Amino acid sequence: MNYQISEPSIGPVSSRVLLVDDDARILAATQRILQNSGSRVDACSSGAAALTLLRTQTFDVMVSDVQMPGMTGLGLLRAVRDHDLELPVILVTGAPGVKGAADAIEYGAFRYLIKPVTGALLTEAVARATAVARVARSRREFIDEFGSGNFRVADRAGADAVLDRAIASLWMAYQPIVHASNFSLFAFEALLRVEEPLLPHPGAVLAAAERAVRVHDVGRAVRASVVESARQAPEGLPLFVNLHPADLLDETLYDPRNPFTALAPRLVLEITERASLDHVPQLGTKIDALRALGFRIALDDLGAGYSGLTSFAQLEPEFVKLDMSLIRDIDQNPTKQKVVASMVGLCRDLGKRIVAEGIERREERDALVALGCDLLQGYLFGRPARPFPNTLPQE
Ligand code: G
Ligand code: MN
Repeated sequence: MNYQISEPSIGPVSSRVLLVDDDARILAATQRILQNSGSRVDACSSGAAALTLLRTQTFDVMVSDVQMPGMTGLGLLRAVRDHDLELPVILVTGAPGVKGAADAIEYGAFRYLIKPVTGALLTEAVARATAVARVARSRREFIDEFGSGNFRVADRAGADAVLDRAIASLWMAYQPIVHASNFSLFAFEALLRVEEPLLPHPGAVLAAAERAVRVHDVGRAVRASVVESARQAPEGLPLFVNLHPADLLDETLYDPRNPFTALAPRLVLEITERASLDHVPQLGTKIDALRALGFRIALDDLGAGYSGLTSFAQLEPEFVKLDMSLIRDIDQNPTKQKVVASMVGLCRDLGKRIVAEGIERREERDALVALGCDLLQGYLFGRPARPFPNTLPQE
């Protein structure tokens, strides 16, 4: 691998460099080269020492040997990514191999250099890494300030670390679903929440899980958290839990020894209409298996979009949840009223219960009650909250 091709020199940059090598002679020589080019260099003889320094100090770039006793350069890179997604890491190896290079790239090394490395090449790589780090830092500061949910972690170790933190901090918020007849409590919907600033809403958590091919990790954590919090839930009330279509492929969902599955008779699994179910093999068999275990099924977000009545026919859900885009300002929109009226009619004919979601105003509520919706949910009745709010706001 040669990174020198067609990259023009960017001139000297004064960097703070963390240098790691178990060979004292190479460490001293490299330190001298970088200092002569204007960098401030802290030298460590092991990965553990480097991690200790990283806890208290900020560097522009880390340069590490790969082959070291104890923690290798790759191990160090992964450990660094647990708490710093942006620090550029230059790895220097005396034993290049395809596997090492592939791992270095996968875990987000900035450069993978092969010994012997000339002073000019190393100085150039450090200068470039410093420039990149400074851009990344200012971008991060921008994001922190302006709160974008779209921050993309550039490498796999970074993405894994963010997702691990999200999963470790995961909890379920519960939102009431009430009877349209007297606004008394019928059920709760469990909603995913995490304490991870880089993934500020459930959609960001699921998108990150999809990118990392770890949807099952999130689904299992959600189900474990539901089991845990269900202990505090008022007896006998159904709990609605959202499934990602990919969760249907997770065999733990069908295992009767699984504590979540053991709660099936009081659970309603919400499957969204936003995603196509066409790529779930043997969907009908899977849904039948879930019903045999005692789960009931809700079709979520109906009216949001894509597959619409196809999902309706595929799932034959016991509950249908109308998407909030249909609910918003329904009192002022005759077209939405007609759509909801026809859904209500269809659900009545087929013996399915209909839930109107995202109700924020009394006028919306009154319109939906008049149209014949039998279950209601939305901020008007209660925001998603820590389990379990046992009183509803007075209407
Ligand atoms: O896809 P699903 O329908 O499960 O999404 C429910 C989401 O809608 C939750 O994240 C919840 O916080 C949010 N939500 C619930 N009630 C309301 C509401 O009345 N208004 C708005 N804007 N959002 C709501
Ligand atoms: Mn839902």
